[in-house]
Amino acid sequence: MRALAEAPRLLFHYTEIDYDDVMSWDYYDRDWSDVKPNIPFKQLPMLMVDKKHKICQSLAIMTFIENIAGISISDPILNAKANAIMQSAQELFMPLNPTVNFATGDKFKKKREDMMPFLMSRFEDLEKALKESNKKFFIFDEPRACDFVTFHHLDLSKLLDPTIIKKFPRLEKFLEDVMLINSIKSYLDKRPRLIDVSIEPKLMIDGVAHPTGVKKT
Ligand SMILES: N[C@@H](CCC(=O)N[C@@H](CS)C(=O)NCC(=O)O)C(=O)O
Repeated sequence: MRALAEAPRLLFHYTEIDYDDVMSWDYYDRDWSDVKPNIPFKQLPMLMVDKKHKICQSLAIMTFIENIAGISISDPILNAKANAIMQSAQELFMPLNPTVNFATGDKFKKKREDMMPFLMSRFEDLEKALKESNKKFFIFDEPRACDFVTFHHLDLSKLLDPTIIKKFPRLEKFLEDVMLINSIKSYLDKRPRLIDVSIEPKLMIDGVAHPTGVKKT
């Protein structure tokens, strides 16, 4: 699925930190259902550091990457504001991410309709925060973890309904600015495409279409 591992991938590319992106069934050579009970919080993404430290929770992974890259926000007020942005964007995860990755037909349409008021309200809040920052990104003129988390969810919303983001020109400009960063552009050009959303969602990995889900295909 294209979901909560996406922001860590973006931040790794932005900070130019090498990482291996491995499906759980390849890393452990077992089905996800067998692996899940032994994962610290039973969900992915998980970052394995030095083959021994298992870091779960995508926002904890984001903070860790910022720390090792030396770009954490030292001012306590700005840091708190960045965290508020990051958590507010992350709350878009449910039901936006599962719907785009898995829902089909009438269920997709109903879920899209049901989540619209929340999406509009949260996009409005994010747009306001961005305008008030008077910067290119939410905190600085260079992106931080909160920007990549927000980018992922806003970008995914285009696959739910491409017209939503058009109602928020400042957020649209923000997406463009993130996409213009060289390291991000080259990652986005190469990442698996999510296709046939709402019909039979699949990820195109190395030219092969894989149905989304938790089974190795
Ligand atoms: N709060 C967690 C949520 C993690 C989560 O929902 N992971 C989903 C995929 S994005 C998952 O592991 N689903 C499979 C399962 O629960 O078995 C985070 O931010 O990492």
